[in-house]
Amino acid sequence: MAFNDYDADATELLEAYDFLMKFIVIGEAGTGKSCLLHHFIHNSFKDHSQHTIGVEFSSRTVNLGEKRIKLQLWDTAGQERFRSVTRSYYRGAAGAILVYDITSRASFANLSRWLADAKALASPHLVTVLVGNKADRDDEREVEWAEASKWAADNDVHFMETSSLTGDNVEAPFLLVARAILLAIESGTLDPEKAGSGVSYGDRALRRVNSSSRLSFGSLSGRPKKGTVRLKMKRWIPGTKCC
Ligand SMILES: Nc1nc2c(ncn2[C@@H]2O[C@H](COP(=O)(O)OP(=O)(O)OP(=O)(O)O)[C@@H](O)[C@H]2O)c(=O)[nH]1
Ligand SMILES: [Mg+2]
Repeated sequence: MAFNDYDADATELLEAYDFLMKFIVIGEAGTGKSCLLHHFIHNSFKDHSQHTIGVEFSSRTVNLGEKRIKLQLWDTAGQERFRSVTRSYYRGAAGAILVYDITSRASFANLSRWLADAKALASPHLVTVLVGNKADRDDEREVEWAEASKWAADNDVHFMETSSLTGDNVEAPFLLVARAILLAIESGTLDPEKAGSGVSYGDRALRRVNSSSRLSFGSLSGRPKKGTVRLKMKRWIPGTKCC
């Protein structure tokens, strides 16, 4: 086997994942969405961040228990003039990171509108986390933790505060949403094979199905064997059109 073949195999293993999940990052302009994403992906603060024009795409693969999850991340512009463009990227999202700035009451005041748009356009099983960013500027705080926490509870979304500057909690919102989606798959509430679910199986899951027809998601919840999901494979007869 040539050296390059080993290299290709290693890359393939690194790239392999069980699920691909579509996430959107939304909220008012200047709340720190791009900086939050940048820290999550590059583990550093993004200096001199400019307003996002339309939408920017990035991705990161994370491990949750035994599962490798590839997160497809869509960073949307908060400026009103891009609203119609950015909304078109909400379609079929499985997760939403809804960001406000703890030092800006105005960015908190519009949350209902952002959430309503996401709920209307994304997956029916959308999992949302409300993120109060810029927690490092506590002395300039305009939105109390308790008030935001109540808003989140009233609107049935998760909540946490972060700082893209210090890196505090920057991974947590993404992992929390991915974990909730994985648990929804495990419990059978969310079917990755359904169009618009915002989730699809990766190579790794399919490969596992090829060696055994049962795919277990039990490890994440710590309940061995429970929640085993059967993957539906379409039958293909040679000589006919596939799928
Ligand atoms: N102190 C502090 N400043 C931050 C933090 N996150 C972002 N900023 C600053 O806030 C400003 C806006 O950050 P962006 O990430 O570009 O904001 P955005 O939400 O992506 O804005 P749009 O792309 O216009 O929607 C920049 O000047 C950042 O340096 C943070 O956690 N703490
Ligand atoms: Mg931005």
